[in-house]
Amino acid sequence: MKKKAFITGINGQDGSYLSSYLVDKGYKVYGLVRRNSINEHQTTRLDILNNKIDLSYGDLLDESSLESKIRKIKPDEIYNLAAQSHVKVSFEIPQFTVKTNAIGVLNILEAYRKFCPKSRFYQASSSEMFGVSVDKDKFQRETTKLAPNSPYGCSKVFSFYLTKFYRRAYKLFVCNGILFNHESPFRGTNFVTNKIVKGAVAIKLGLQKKLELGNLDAYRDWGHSKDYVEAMHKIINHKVPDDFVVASGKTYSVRDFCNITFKKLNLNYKDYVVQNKKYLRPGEVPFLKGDARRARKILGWKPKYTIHTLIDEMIESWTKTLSK
Ligand code: NAP
Ligand code: G4F
Repeated sequence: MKKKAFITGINGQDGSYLSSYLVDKGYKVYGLVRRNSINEHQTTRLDILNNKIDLSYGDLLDESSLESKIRKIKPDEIYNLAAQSHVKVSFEIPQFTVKTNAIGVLNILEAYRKFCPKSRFYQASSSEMFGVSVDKDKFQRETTKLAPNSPYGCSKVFSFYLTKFYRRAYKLFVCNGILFNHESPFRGTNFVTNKIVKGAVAIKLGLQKKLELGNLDAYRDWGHSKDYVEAMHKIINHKVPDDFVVASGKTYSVRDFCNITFKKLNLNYKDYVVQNKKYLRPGEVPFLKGDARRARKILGWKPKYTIHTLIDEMIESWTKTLSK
């Protein structure tokens, strides 16, 4: 019998890579999508999977849709990837962010506990939970104190502890992946990496003159979504439920990312990048660098991409799209 996976946020960046990964592994994949007024926009990232996955409408804030799906599908694995995932946007719509990312997680955990407790559950936790906290050796790891600095970060801390609580109290197989930033050509263009790559390629092709950004001095630990969804699958299939940091272990500033990207296109970022205060945040996470030694050692996880191969792939994708 094929294993069944149920993915919320299936049409997001990670949901689409995870679906491909699981379909290739022989899973039957089911997904929850929110209704969009332009039907075609709902599944653009899933186009290559055509009829290989089973999608239905729902929302983390609509308990009945979660319950009916979990009862009907009886999945072996539940991946809760749905979230209002944009940190800057979370300052503008804090209530929606917290409802979705915190209460929404409670809704799906309850549906799972009541109707399919033999299943396994993965919660998409985030390095944004560390906020302004970093260990003395300049890394963040599973034991690092959490000090979130945004409504998004706070909502993810709530769902992180809620997930741990369901494991402890109800003895359920639930786990958290504490994933550091991961990107791809499928990343939304309002996240900094894809905004930089798209802008740099547009400038190279003569389609744009300047690129407006916010804080250039924040540091992030960037990996590729393809590598990180593999870690999600390893975490949920580990022999015991546990929480793992997933990261590259290297950190670069936004300025470094600009420099590398523009250089690859034979341009100097200083000639094109300008700062616009509207992209600054009321609370910033200044520095992220993850220590993923436990995931590497215990799960045997090893990323294939480097920041260079990630940027090369993103440049190639935007060059194809913008040259049409
Ligand atoms: P993404 O591309 O923004 O995808 C988020 C998905 O959640 C979309 O499919 C979105 O649907 C869906 N969604 C939003 N609100 C919902 C609701 N109320 N009910 C049901 N679905 C809802 O994010 P991602 O980069 O794939 O990230 C996946 C998960 O990992 C998120 O939980 C994110 O917070 C977390 N995470 C991401 C990173 C990263 O660097 N990418 C790092 C750590 C953790 P619509 O398309 O309809 O909006
Ligand atoms: O690309 P970003 O918006 O990602 P951020 O805030 O780190 O959040 C992402 O990673 C988290 C994991 O740590 C996830 F949980 C979360 O869901 C999301 O996927 O911003 C990265 C950095 C920030 O310091 C921001 O201030 O880039 C800086 N930045 C500078 N100019 C900008 C811009 N960010 C955006 N989005 N747009 C700019 O113009």
